[in-house]
Amino acid sequence: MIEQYGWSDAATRAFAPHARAGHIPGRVVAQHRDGYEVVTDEGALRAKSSGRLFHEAREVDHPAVGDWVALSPGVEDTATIHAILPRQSAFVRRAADSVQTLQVVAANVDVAFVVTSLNADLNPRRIERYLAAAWQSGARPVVVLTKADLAEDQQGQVDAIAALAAGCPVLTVSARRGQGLDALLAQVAPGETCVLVGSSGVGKSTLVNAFLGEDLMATQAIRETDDQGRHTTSHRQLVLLPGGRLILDTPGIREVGLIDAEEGLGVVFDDIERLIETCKFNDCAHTGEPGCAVRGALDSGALDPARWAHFKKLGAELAAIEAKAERLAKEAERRRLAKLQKAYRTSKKDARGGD
Ligand SMILES: Nc1nc2c(ncn2[C@@H]2O[C@H](COP(=O)(O)OP(=O)(O)OP(=O)(O)O)[C@@H](O)[C@H]2O)c(=O)[nH]1
Ligand SMILES: [Mg+2]
Ligand SMILES: [Zn+2]
Repeated sequence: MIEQYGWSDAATRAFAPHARAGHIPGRVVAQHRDGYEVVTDEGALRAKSSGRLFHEAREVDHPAVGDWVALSPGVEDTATIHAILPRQSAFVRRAADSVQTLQVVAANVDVAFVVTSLNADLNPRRIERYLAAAWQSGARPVVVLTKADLAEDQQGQVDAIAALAAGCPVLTVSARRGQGLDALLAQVAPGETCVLVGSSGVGKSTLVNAFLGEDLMATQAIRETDDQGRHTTSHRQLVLLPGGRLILDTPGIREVGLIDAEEGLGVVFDDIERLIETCKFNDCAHTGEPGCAVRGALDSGALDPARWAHFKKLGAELAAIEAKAERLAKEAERRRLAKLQKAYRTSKKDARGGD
């Protein structure tokens, strides 16, 4: 059962100490007000956090949809969650009620679909913010442009987005016409997990229904007046698709909820960042320096080499994205100044009574 939900050999290794404690593994597939829905080899269980987990100070240290957890089954179909396995990736947002609080929207996702619709005005800045949040998650970002059947200038919009989404695929779909769905699924391998993020009303739940071939998710027409959605989806849910892929539908995220590129790294790689702080040298490059805590952890098996490689790769990618964002900001500032100077020169000419 849990193999279907993406359980791997690496997960079995990470779970070993919990197995010794007599706990069973499961994956969180939904979060409700009063607890979690967890899939295990013993079926779906309704689980609550143990007292210790419940009192974790950081919101991000609480179980989230997509997490692999260690459980002890209770009476009937209830269970207690004792621990969360280290996350391979996590899409993080700011809580709606507090900018300081970070929340995990989706854990252990391989692909982050950044969904925006072709019928609304294109907002490049917003797509950039979503992409930054997707990059920091550790998942592969893919831009999805929905409602192609309503597009007026599809190619123009695709080109504009491809320019700012350098390096990540940009796909167009129409759930209404059933176009582009296979190409979208081809981005995710069987056994992998993808998440749909984007503003309310762009058609995320409609896509899940189209993949399933049935209306499992509630959808709702957007308001005619402003093209805005109504926040129809109210909770996050991980769904198994035919073909063995997992898809996570989420409620629309407002732009203010998006975090900057490097902010989320500390959530996923908290353990590695703590490790690095204990290297003997502050500028340790972890390439064989004496007293390197990373090397030590790799040698002892405490740190998974694949996880370390992932952390390094992500750091390099984020640095490249930041450099690009900085360059774009500088160019925009230069254009703004040039425009101001031109306006100033024109106004001086006018004052002199020139042409
Ligand atoms: N014309 C057209 N309409 C679509 C398409 N996909 C979705 N819609 C419509 O867009 C509206 C919003 O779709 P939802 O799937 O509810 O949007 P959502 O992103 O899940 O919204 P939230 O749950 O609020 O975040 C619905 O009326 C859908 O029928 C499409 O490909 N073409
Ligand atoms: Mg929805
Ligand atoms: Zn080091």
